[in-house]
Amino acid sequence: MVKLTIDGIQVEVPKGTTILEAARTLDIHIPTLCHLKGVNNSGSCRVCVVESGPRLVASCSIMAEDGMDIKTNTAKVRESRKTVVKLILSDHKRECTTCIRSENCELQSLSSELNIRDIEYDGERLQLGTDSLSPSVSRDPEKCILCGRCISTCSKVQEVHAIGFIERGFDTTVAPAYAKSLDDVFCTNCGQCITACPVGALYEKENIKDVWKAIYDKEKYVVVQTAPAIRAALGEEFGIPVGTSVTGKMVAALRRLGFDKVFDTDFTADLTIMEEGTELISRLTSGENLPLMTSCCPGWIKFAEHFYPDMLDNLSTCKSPHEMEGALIKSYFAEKMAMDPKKIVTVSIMPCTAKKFESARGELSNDGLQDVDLVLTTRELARMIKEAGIDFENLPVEEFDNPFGESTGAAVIFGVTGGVAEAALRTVFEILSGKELETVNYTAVRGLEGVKEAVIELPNGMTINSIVAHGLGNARKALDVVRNGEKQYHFIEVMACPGGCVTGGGQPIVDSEYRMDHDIRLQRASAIYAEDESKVLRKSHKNPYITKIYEEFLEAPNSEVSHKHLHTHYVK
Ligand code: HC1
Ligand code: SF4
Ligand code: SF4
Repeated sequence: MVKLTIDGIQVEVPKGTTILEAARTLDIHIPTLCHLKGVNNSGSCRVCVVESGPRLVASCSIMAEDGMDIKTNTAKVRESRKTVVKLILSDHKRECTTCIRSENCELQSLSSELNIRDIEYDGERLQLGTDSLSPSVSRDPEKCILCGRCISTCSKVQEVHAIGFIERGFDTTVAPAYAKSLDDVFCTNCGQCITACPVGALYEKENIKDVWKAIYDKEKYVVVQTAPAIRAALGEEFGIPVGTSVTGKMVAALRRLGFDKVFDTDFTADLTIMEEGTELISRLTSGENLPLMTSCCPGWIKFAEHFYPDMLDNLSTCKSPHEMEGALIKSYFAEKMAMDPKKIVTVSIMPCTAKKFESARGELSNDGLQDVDLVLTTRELARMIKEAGIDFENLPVEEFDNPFGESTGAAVIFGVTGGVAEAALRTVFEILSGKELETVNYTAVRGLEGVKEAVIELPNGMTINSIVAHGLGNARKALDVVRNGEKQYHFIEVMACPGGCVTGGGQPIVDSEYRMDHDIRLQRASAIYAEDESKVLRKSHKNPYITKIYEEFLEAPNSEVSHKHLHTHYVK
């Protein structure tokens, strides 16, 4: 332990605690900007300076030491912080009223907190165009404040290294090498850089106008579906605490926006388990293309295409659940409604920016029609709800439409790391053993450890070795073990985003100060697990609408009809 004084108060903290963290134990607030807990602690922006004896030090990166006498609120400290923020603002495209991050911008709130009213250093600004070629992530370098939070996320957490600092001095900017577009480099479209960015320099490619246009087009029948993770986070955009599930209100809001049907991606998550579970069983039997790797995360698929092309045959041939649902809406549902599928517009609300890229892929179409036409992030949906003047908090609770509205607890946990593996194991165990599973919760694949292993012993003596990785840096670790033949696995789940889709790149952006004391991955996951526990049915093969769709249309898992609509193949 070390003992120090902060603003005249004695405090004792464990060795290795930063001055910033020590101050927080005393409820002393020190502003930060480049700091992002667990990701970026370079101390480069110098907003968090405090006085330590005669020196000003960056409290986010300097460790507390015995005998330190820290002052966080002197004239010198305040002036220094103000100067730093004014210099940043002097080279910042200040269009706060129209900025996508207005009211959720750490620079805007910092400037207000520090009572900045004039910027005496106003002068030349770096003039750089926006990069909006990527189908998922757009960049506006004129709003970038060079904090490096996105770079650390992309290089240290995701280990993709798609972006970095380029040029020198006044010309320094954050971009892919040689100032290429994000669309021209190995970016996986995961959008984790967006949720790390404190300002409006990185944001999703917006598709809101396209969705409004479809809704108002009388010739179109617009069907929406929502991913498992949306319900666990959408409320945050309306001031509802992190970790609150808002499923029924979300459905009500979508109806009021004018969608013709409101379906749940959870239904096809159950269907994915039937298809992928059957695929796993047949690979276990034949011994071919093992381990089976999940294929529902488009960020992960693109990562595998770039960095592990030799392992693409290990991917499940299942389309991701929302793509399956899109395909079924334009076939099974269109047939039921006696409707021309060309008139149907399928919209997916996803916690994910990579889903925008995915929906345009040629591999995810049927008879010349894309399975999913438009993808909106959770944030874009919230903007539409606000734009429409809907009072979200006071909405009634409504139910999804059928035939794609019923789901089991196994489907909802897809939204969190380990969920796909857990859902698959619940079903595969029962099918292979012919026995009722007593303990439904597979805790070995839950939680935030980067790479999780679970060995499932079946009553017939068979064993399934599974591994779960979340965050692409962890995926690299898991895949290298497999590639080098160090260990044999049967099943691998990978989700590109740390924590899984609950903390996807399209989810509400939570500021760095809140994230110092709360792990939003765990908070949102708890909403997902609570929803699973609350369901009567918690195993995908028990969903009666799944049985029905096989009887009426798909015949059997992995049948020819299933393959036509629900499966695809990614090639090198
Ligand atoms: Fe996901 Fe999935 S769980 S990929 O993480 O398999 O986006 O939520 O919709 O499709 O179901 C995302 C979430 C989502 C798909 C499902
Ligand atoms: Fe890196 Fe993901 Fe951002 Fe692409 S979207 S630059 S891979 S963090
Ligand atoms: Fe998208 Fe989920 Fe994959 Fe993240 S983990 S890229 S949110 S599908």
